[in-house]
Amino acid sequence: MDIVRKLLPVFLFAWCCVFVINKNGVEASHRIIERLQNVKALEVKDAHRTKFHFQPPQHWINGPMYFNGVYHLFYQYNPKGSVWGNIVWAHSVSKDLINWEALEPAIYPSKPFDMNGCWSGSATILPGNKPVILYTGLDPEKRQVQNYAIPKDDTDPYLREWIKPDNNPLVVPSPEMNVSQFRDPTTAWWYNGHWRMAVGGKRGQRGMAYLYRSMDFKFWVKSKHPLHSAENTGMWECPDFFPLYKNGNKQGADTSRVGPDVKHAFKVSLDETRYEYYTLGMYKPEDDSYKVDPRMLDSRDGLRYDYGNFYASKTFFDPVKGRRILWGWANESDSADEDTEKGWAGIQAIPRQIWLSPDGKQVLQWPIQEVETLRGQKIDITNQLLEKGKPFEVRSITAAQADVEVTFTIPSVDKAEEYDPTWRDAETACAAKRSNVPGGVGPFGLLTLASQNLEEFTPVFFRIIKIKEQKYKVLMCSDAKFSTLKPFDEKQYRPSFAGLVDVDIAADKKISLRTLIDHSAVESFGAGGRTCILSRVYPTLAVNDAAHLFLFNNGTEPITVQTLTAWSMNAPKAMNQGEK
Ligand SMILES: *[C@@H]1O[C@H](CO)[C@@H](O)[C@H](O)[C@H]1NC(C)=O
Ligand SMILES: *[C@@H]1O[C@H](CO)[C@@H](O)[C@H](O)[C@H]1NC(C)=O
Ligand SMILES: *[C@H]1O[C@@H](CO)[C@H](O)[C@@H](O)[C@@H]1NC(C)=O
Repeated sequence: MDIVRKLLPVFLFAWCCVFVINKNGVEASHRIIERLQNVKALEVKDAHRTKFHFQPPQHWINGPMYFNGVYHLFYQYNPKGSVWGNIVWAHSVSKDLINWEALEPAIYPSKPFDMNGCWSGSATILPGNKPVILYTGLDPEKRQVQNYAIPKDDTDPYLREWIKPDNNPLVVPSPEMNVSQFRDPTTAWWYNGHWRMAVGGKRGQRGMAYLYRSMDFKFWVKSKHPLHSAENTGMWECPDFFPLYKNGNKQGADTSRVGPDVKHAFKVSLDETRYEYYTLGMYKPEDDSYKVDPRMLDSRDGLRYDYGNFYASKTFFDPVKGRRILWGWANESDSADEDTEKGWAGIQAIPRQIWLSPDGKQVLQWPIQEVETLRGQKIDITNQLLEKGKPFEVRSITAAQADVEVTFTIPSVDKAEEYDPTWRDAETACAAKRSNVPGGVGPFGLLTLASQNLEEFTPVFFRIIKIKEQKYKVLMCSDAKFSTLKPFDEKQYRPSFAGLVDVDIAADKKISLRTLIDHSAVESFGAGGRTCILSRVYPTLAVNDAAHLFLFNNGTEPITVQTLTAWSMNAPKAMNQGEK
């Protein structure tokens, strides 16, 4: 029944985060850096700060919600330093997902059931248009427990104050669970008299999404079977589970939607790899089974939303525009000391509309249309031939702050290089074949954040690889290696991010690329959002007005830029409204 939809005339939203403390206080990359976690920024350095990606004025952010005509972004925030620690739920609101206003933190440690931490969670709208937040708290024994919070006054359009009723926690870890591996409740969904939520966890090395049911949202019973699990994947953080309409329908579906017209997606953030993976499959609400589609790889071999810096994402259904929006967090690629020095760390990726590809094999993602309101000065280029080794400059826009859409045509794939069996995956292939390794068909693409004489650049490019007779793969790479002249030492993180693009290039003979460039963020969408890569880079020369944008081709096959449109991007009027 559509009761839930009727009762949800609002935007849900959600968000997530990440961190883990164990007894010695540290796990994986959620390192607690004691010496830095309370170091207030003396000043906030502007160099490399993004201008149209959401970013609080200083300090650490990770993870993002939405409600009643107002989009709410809740994010994990350290009010005292630029590394992870002292986490509260900071709160910003917006009417357009572009201009944000900061409010007081919504949730912070104040009760026994969250005295040691208020970690990630999600929002759900209950019948009667009542928003409720589910979040993970750390109790006096540092057990991870699932709590809820409700607005003090739900007629306040901004939902400024949240209260945590005394019947918390709602859910505590069961005896067989590890109490420090039980977190990040999902947005709840409703079917046949029961709410369901999933919570991330781990049993042995098996990653788990525990499933809970409740009739009244207060008493929750753990189901015998998890919603989903997979061997050898470690801790599952920030699970997200939602329906997508079939047949390429871009409309978003309410989280409780079930039926023959939808497929479900299940996403998890793997703490061990610090990447996100999703599967698509069939959800049967009658027995709460989720069956992954045949031939779809699970977890660490599986599909990713983004092949770069992108983690702790959540989706939410925006009923006003009838779409599902995916929002992820991008960490910095520099060091904790550099973050403390610059006074800030972490940005939100551009919110992305997400839908199922017509062939049902993957999701497609595209920057929400509101981003286009920031487009300013524009340049068009058509039918520009790109010959090997002759970069072509795209002038007259602000190259450090831009939106670029380009379509390349490929006359023939005959000269494509052969596949090398020593490549383990797309990333090793791109590390072996960087933009400076000449090829057959490609590498071709954009040189973003480039210095005038190309001492520095971050290339985003394609390379066509021949797998066997008549069979080709398209590699998409975003390589940070040449992004900065800062001396390279092994500790630095300058990855050659990469993914495959699932297109029939021999038949299509063209491929598109959109890249949003924002000082230290290069966020790219290959082939209409089939493959996405967000990368963080810190040039020394190619900053502000000294940044340039080029097109390039280092393959023998000439490539034509069929069309390119690039815009200078304006900063939102109200920006950096994070923190209050
Ligand atoms: C529980 O998980 C923590 C954090 O991953 C780990 O350090 C600890 O050894 C685990 N405890 C048990 C009893 O397995
Ligand atoms: C193209 O290849 C040449 C020769 O290896 C190299 O000098 C140049 O830097 C390459 N261009 C890019 C963008 O990597
Ligand atoms: C972002 O930072 C880099 C460099 O420190 C790490 O290697 C990544 O694991 C980290 N990513 C996440 C999601 O935390």
